[in-house]
Parts: sequence; structure tokens; C-alpha cells
Amino acid sequence: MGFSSVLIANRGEIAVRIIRACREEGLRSVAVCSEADKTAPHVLLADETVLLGPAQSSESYLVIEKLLGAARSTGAEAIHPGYGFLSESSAFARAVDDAGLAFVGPPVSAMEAMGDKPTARARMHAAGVPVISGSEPVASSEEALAAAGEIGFPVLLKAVAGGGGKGMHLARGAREVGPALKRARGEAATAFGDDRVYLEKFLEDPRHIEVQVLSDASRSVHLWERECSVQRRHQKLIEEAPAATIHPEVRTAMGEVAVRAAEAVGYRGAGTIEFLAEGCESSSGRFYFLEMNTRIQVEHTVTEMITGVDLVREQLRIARGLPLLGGQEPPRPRGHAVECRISAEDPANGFLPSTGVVTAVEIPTGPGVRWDGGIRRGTEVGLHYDPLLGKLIVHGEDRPAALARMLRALEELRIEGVATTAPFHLAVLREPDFRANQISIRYLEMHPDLVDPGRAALEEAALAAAGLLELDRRPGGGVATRGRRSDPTGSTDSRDPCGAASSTGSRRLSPWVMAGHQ
Ligand code: MV4
Repeated sequence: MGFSSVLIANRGEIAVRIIRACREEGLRSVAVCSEADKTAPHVLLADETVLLGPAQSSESYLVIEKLLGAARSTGAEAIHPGYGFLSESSAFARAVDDAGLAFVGPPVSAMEAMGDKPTARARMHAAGVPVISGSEPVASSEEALAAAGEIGFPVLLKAVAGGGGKGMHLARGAREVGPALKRARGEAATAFGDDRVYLEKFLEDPRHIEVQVLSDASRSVHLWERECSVQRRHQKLIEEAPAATIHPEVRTAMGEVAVRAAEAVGYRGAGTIEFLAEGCESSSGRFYFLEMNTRIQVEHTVTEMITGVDLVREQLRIARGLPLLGGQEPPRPRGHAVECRISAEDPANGFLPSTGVVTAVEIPTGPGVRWDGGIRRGTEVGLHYDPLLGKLIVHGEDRPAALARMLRALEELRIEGVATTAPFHLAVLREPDFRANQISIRYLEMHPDLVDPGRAALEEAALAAAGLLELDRRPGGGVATRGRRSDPTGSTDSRDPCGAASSTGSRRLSPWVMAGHQ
């Protein structure tokens, strides 16, 4: 309950974001850092910092005892976990509780209920939340086959302890069930130390839409939805709020269902209900509960931009036992917001992590532009942590205005010393299907030139040499290309059933080539 100082168990842009909210709320902030982060922005902004240990997160940011010790030695009374690291560890939340500190997050019981997928599905079903048809955990291939027979092919085999796509395998027919089960089990055992697997009907081409919820001691509200379909290997790259093409009746229903989901597990704080949505441009569309993220998310900013609600401030207030700000009704959404994740990865090189010293940073400003960053000139980007450098967020009166503003802001952004994903974002923002909001979780699979401009350029050169370029330029133009995979490294990523499918047919010229980004 009541506290006046917060230890931020994280680094990078989210630690900066939380420290800023603490300052505005009149709370003292205690940062933690590793040897690699002694001069990082979050350290410079906090009131106090504790050095945890070596750069490896397994010896610093992930060591529960070191974090509790840092809170003890500085008199911090609460711990905010941010996202990633220990944010979804119920063991960490329990240890924080047991140390007599406030955990800025949900109750342990809610984290546990949502962490076990069949439990979460059963609780959601009982609460009237639509779930994808599926099975209980299966003990053998015979059981899996019987379950698949009831559900109907194609089916996905998913880890009970899963989430984020690990331990997930597709079976399109009976012959594939045995092998998929075996792979899913092996991966689940390695990733989660729990080899239990269950089945779900596989949705072929849905959108990924999620609803932000906030729950205090007496009520839950939703803050509308985010569209997060532009993903690569289960990493979101671009997020928007609201989902621009969703039917108004579906939007209302989705918000109400999300509130029901949060209340069914006794939720407190900020959380996100993830849905897979099909056909929701029309009132007869369907959406299904996928999982709940029991933390603040990277993309919380787009919700803040359209609602005016400071989600981290609300998290801190709820953890102090204070009521949500604002009335009973969810705030009406205003305009449209887009976020581009700017990571130290080279989109011209298979999104290979890029390391080095940031030698120059110029951040766009002007109307409707926000930067949530964790770097400055001199920041050394290594391989120890997530490559996210910062997030560029814009707000505009509608989606076209927001996209124009994002293009403008990306053109102003300058980060030197490491390669970043900014050129990828520029290419997506110029791509016609994205502009028309014709997107799904298979968007990048359907636009391989966006993630593999090197190969697109090579093929273009080959086509030009063969005198085929003009033919290919025509809409729907005539050159059958070989099947492409979403995985630009060419490695076999068997964990990605959606990415493993191949697409053939006509292709467009690389927008990178047209935009002069080679
Ligand atoms: C699915 C699915 C299709 N059908 N479940 C991916 C991560 C994990 N949260 C669940 N995931 C999926 N579950 C059924 N029954 C497709 C995915 C999926 C996906 C979901 C959201 C966003 C991007 C995705 C990319 C590939 C697969």
C-alpha cells in the first residue's frame, strides 16, 4: 500500500519511462544497473542507483536476491518490474510480497492463473470470454489425434506453460500430429521446464488485436484496443491504436469482454488481453482470447496517446491503493496513434543485431511526436540485452494523418554508430497494403521484400538482366517466383507455424530500392 519510493527493476527506455512517472507522482526513484549500464540514461535520471553486478542479466537484472537487497539498502518500499526480465515471474512477485514490499503489478494469483494456458482458457470460458476451440493437455499421440479429430484440422500444439510462440507446432493432418507433438514437447521442456502440451484449432490469417485494461481495488476499465499485426518472429515492430478497421459494435464488445476477463482473475493494475480476430471489419466478425499479459507493455504508449491516460502513473496509483483517475466510463479515444520500435538491428542484413557506440542522436520533435528512449550519444550497444533503443510514437487526427506524421518523424530521426530498424519502418509506411490497413499476422510473410531487401534487390537485378523487369512491374505482373519463407536468414525456424507457410505469386519491386535505401 502507501509508499514513497520505488525501485525500478529494469533498464533502457522502460526504466526511463517509469522514473519519469515516479518523479511526476512525487515518488523517489531507485535505479539498478549492471557494469555495462553505469552511465545509462535511466541511471542519470534516477534519484539513486544500485550497481547489481556484471553485464550478463543472469548476474544482474534477473537476480531476485540482489534486487531485494538493493531495495533494502536504499529504503525503497515498492518494486516496478517494467516489461521483460522478471515482470511476469510469479516467483518474483511473491518474493517481493514476502519481503514486505509493494509489487507494482497484479496479485500473484492472477499471474499464476494467466501463466498456465489451459487454466486461463477454462477461467475465460467460464467467464463468457470466447476462447479458440481446443483440448485439455494430452498425454500421448493417441490422445492428441483424438483431440485433433474433435477440433478439426489444422491444429496447433501449444505448450501449457507457453506464450510468445515458443513450443508451438502446426499439424495440418493426422500424419503430422505425432511429429508436432514430439517437437512441441521437447521445446516446451527446454524453454519452460514443463513438457505438457495441448491443442488448439489453428486460425490461418487473423489479426492480432489486444485490449488495455486497468483495474483498481473496486473496478476494471478498458482503454480500447491496439492493432499489433506487424510482427516478425513474435516480435512486434509497429503498433497502432485504435485498430482502425474494426466494426464499432465489435470494438465495444471486445472492450467489455476484456473487462470481464480481468475481473474473472481478480486483476489489479495494468494488463492486456490479447485476441486473435477474424473478419472484425464487419459486425459478424469473431475474436478469441489468446492470452493475458500481466505487465505494462512496450506498446502502452499508443493507448496513452489516444486516451490521454498515463498508464504508468495509474499503475503506481493502484499499487498505492489509490483509485483510478477518471470517471466510470472509458475515456473516448481521440485520433490515431502509431509506434515504431527503433532497435539496433540491421534490416538490410536479416535483422542481425548491430553493436557499437552511438555517435549521434537527433530526435524528431514537433506536433504530435513522442520519443521514449533509453540511449544518448556515447551509449554502447552490446549483445547483453534486448536491442530496443527507443520508440517513436506519433498521434494524428486519423490514420492517414498519423502515418504522414510518422513518415515525417522517421525522416528527421538520426541515430549513428549502429544500424537501426528505422529504414524498415520507412519502407512499411510506404507499402500500399499497410497504408490500406490490409494487414494480418502474416503481413511480413506476404511482403518478404520488406524483411529481406538484399535478396529483393538481387532478384531485381537478375530480372532486369533477363529483360523481365517491365513485365514484373505490371500490377499482378506475370513472373512466377519461387515460394518464399518469412525467415530471411534461411534457417529453419520450426517454432513458427505461421511463418513456415510459403507464398508464391506476383511480387512488387522492393520499396527499399524505390525509396533509395540500398
Ligand atoms: C495462434 C495462432 C493461430 N491459431 N493460435 C503466436 C504467439 C502466441 N501468443 C500465440 N501465437 C499464435 N497462436 C491459434 N489457435 C497464431 C499465432 C501466431 C501469432 C499470433 C499473434 C501475433 C503474431 C503471430 C505470429 C505467428 C503465429
